[in-house]
Amino acid sequence: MTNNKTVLKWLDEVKELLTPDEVVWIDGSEEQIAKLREEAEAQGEMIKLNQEKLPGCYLHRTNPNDVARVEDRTFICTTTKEEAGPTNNWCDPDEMYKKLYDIARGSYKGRTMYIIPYSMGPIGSPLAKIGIEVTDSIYVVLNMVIMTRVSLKVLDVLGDSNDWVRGLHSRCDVDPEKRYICQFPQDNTIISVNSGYGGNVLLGKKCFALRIASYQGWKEGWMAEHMLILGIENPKGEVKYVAAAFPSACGKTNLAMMIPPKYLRDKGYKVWTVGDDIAWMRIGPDGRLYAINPENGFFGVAPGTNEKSNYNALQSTMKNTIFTNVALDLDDNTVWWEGLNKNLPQNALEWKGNKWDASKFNKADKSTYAAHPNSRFTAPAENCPCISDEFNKGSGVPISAIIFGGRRAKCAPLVYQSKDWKNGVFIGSAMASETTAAAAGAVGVVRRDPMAMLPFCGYNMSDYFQHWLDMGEKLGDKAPKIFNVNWFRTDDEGNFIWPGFGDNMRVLNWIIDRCEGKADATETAIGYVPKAEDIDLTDLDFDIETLKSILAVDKDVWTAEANEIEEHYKKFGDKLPEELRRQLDTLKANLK
Ligand code: GTP
Ligand code: SPV
Ligand code: MN
Repeated sequence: MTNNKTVLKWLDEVKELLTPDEVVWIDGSEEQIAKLREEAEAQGEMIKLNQEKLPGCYLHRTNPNDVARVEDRTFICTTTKEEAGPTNNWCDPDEMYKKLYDIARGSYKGRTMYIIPYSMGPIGSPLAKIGIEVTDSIYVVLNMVIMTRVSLKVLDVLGDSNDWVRGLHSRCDVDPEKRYICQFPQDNTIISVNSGYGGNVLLGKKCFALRIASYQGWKEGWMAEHMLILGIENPKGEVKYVAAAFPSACGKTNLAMMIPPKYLRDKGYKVWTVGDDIAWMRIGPDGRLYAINPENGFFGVAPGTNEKSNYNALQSTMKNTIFTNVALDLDDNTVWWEGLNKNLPQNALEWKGNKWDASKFNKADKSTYAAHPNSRFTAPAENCPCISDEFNKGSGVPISAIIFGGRRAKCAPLVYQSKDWKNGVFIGSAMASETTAAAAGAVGVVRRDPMAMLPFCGYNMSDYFQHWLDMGEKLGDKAPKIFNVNWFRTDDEGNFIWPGFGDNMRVLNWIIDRCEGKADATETAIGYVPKAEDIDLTDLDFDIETLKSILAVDKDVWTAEANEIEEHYKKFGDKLPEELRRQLDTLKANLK
């Protein structure tokens, strides 16, 4: 397959460690995929769905102890603890290699070792990077084929180079006590054991494209971010691109594929999806920031996805899609999840495969749900009706605005703009959001999640903040403008106030207007907030007083927030960039 000595040497080593019965190279060809699907079906790894309604679609159930990322078992193994920083679990690389090799030794016995050569980003693009993942799971192979560009061509592009990321996955016994997701950024290596769930095992995604790539970006002068990328086309046919960082299950997929309200569609506005989860960004020849989506598919949250909330995502799942941990409707052998429609299936198996009793469904009790709250679909990007023409081009799209956001029932206004890049970095560094089912642990707890990268930054977060500040210096007046949004303000009954979804376009239009110097704003202690009249409410049953209430900056609430940011910053000690401390002091002074 290849004469690359670094590849051959590593493969020999892992083969000797894992002792598979068979070794299979994955070339990504249709014939090979068809054969693997059949094998997965025969082994019970995947259930073939109704091929008339959902051609090429399958359902997979993970072990119930293995349904989300496991942040407490995720490690950054750098030479020193300081390099991993205060927000990551750290372990000495030698110690961790030994522990992981002991767990993985002999674990492919009686099994097949699949070797997956893949590219993150269009094959051959100067912004793309290459990885090789070894796995014993057909589910992983079939997901990687959707999520990345799997091809033997990747090996030609790689040639003799050692610039590729090693990924070793072994399902072992799916023992949660021995589950480890480990990154070795200085060795370009990832090892994941005892899991079979998405983000833990599709090693091109979070492990490579965020944790390892963020480290590479720091060393090489670019950025790997937990961001969607979308293009907004105006009636003149001009397209402006924005990138947005929201924590897991906080609305990236939805915003990336949104459909503008009718009155804007009628005027000629369109939204194009470039990416829904990860952005790699570099300064281009003209000095602007250019982004590519390194992925080739969407690993999206199923619950809540429907015709109305996210038509484009739903369409994307209509063929060649793998569903994980959703319910199986036995009447027509299709899938169902909470929020898909109002017809609770009467003859269905819930996500664990047991008979589901629809009469016991209680919205307040997730244990009565048919689908797991973090159930997902793995869908090819090419299925998406609004996929951008730029998606497969390796040159990237120029970014006009960067948007941070999260789930905050109170506090953060619907939208505001930072005073400048440095202030924007401060806003990103102080971001907080209520936790979701995307990671194991409590849900709904407010935590600081800087730039939505808390679980994904592959090095010291203080160095990461400094890297953001340095990128701003390099970009100068060509830097994207930085904003913050919050779709999740709630009323006293806990209902979302802002309608969200497609109506978020009204906010995006203000953001684009600000980038073009067309919209006014009110300067507040935290940044520039829109004048309520400048958020277009055409055709929306939403009164301007309510809008004013979610644009308001409450001094008491923000003083408490500033104090919490101060607490959050203590973690970083002296390593926190001086500039961010100055920004916090300025915020406090502004609030006086
Ligand atoms: P990851 O794939 O985990 O990184 O998540 P994501 O950021 O892509 O999240 P996604 O778009 O899948 O949204 C997750 C949840 O947020 C879904 O249940 C959505 O229905 C809900 N959601 C998305 N956008 C909005 C919005 O504008 N308003 C409200 N109220 N909910 C939203
Ligand atoms: C996230 O949790 O941010 C995801 C899903 O995008 S996973 O790939 O499982 O990490
Ligand atoms: Mn994500």
